[in-house]
Amino acid sequence: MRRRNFLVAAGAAVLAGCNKVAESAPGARLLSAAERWHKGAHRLLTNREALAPEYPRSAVSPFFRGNGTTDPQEPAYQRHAAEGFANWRLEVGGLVETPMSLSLDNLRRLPQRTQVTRHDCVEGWSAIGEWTGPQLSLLLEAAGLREEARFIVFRCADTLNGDVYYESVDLLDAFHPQTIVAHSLNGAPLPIRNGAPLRMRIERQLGYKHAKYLTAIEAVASLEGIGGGEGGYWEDRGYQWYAGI
Ligand SMILES: Nc1nc2c(c(=O)[nH]1)N[C@H]1C(S)=C(S)[C@@H](COP(=O)(O)O)O[C@H]1N2
Ligand SMILES: [Mo]
Repeated sequence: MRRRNFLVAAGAAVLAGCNKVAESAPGARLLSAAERWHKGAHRLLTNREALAPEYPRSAVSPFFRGNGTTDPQEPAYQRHAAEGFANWRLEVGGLVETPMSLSLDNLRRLPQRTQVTRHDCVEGWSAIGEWTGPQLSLLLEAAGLREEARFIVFRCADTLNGDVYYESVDLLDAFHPQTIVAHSLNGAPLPIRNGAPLRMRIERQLGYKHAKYLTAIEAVASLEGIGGGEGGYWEDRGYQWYAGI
C-alpha cells in the first residue's frame, strides 16, 4: 500500500514537472517534447522495477574479494568484532513513525531472501555471491515511513581516508525486492572483509552503493547536510549518485 502510494506520488511528481514545462513553453512543440520526456521518465521508472539477474548456486565465485574498507580499525568496531558481533544493533530511524533498534537475531528471525547475484565494481572487477537477509522493505514497512521521507541513508561503522562511509538510495531502490540487509554470504555469516555483520545489497546498482558495516538506516527528506551532501562517500568525490547497471 505504502509502495503503491509512493509510485503514485512519483508519477504525480513527473506529471507536475511536465505541467511546469508546458506552462513556461511558448507553444505546443515544447509540450510534445515534455510528453516525450514524460514517456522516457516513465520507462525509466518501470525499468527500475525489473529484477537484476540471479544465478544458480554453482555460479558462486570461489573467493569474493573485498574492496574499500576490508578491516575497519575503529575501536568501537574492533570491540564488536572481538565479541563476535553479539551486541551489534541496527538502528532504523529518521522520518519514521516507529524508530527501531534491531539485534542480528531480530533480523535473522524475519522472513529471509536469498539471492545469487553478480557484484560489479567500477574499478573493473565482478564477483558472484549468494546473499541472505530480510528485505529492506520489510523494515521500512515495520517502522512506517513518514510522508516527507524521500531517501534512505545507510550509515556505516568504518572511515575511509578520515571520512565516515555512507550511502543512500531513493524509495524505488529501497522497496525493490532484491534490496536486502544481508547478514550472510554463501550460507555463512559475512566475513569482515565483506561487511560483517551487516551490509546492504542494492542489486540494480554498482558496488559502491552496497554499504558494508551497516549501523543505521535513516529515512530523510533531503540529502543536503549529510556528509558532503551528494548522497554517499564516493558521490561526494564525484561518482554518480544513481549508479544503475
Ligand atoms: N562501509 C563501506 N561500504 C563499502 C565500501 C567501503 O569502503 N566501506 N566499499 C564499496 C565498494 S567500492 C565496493 S565495490 C563494495 C565491495 O564489497 P566487498 O568488499 O564485499 O567486495 O563495497 C562497497 N561498500
Ligand atoms: Mo567498488
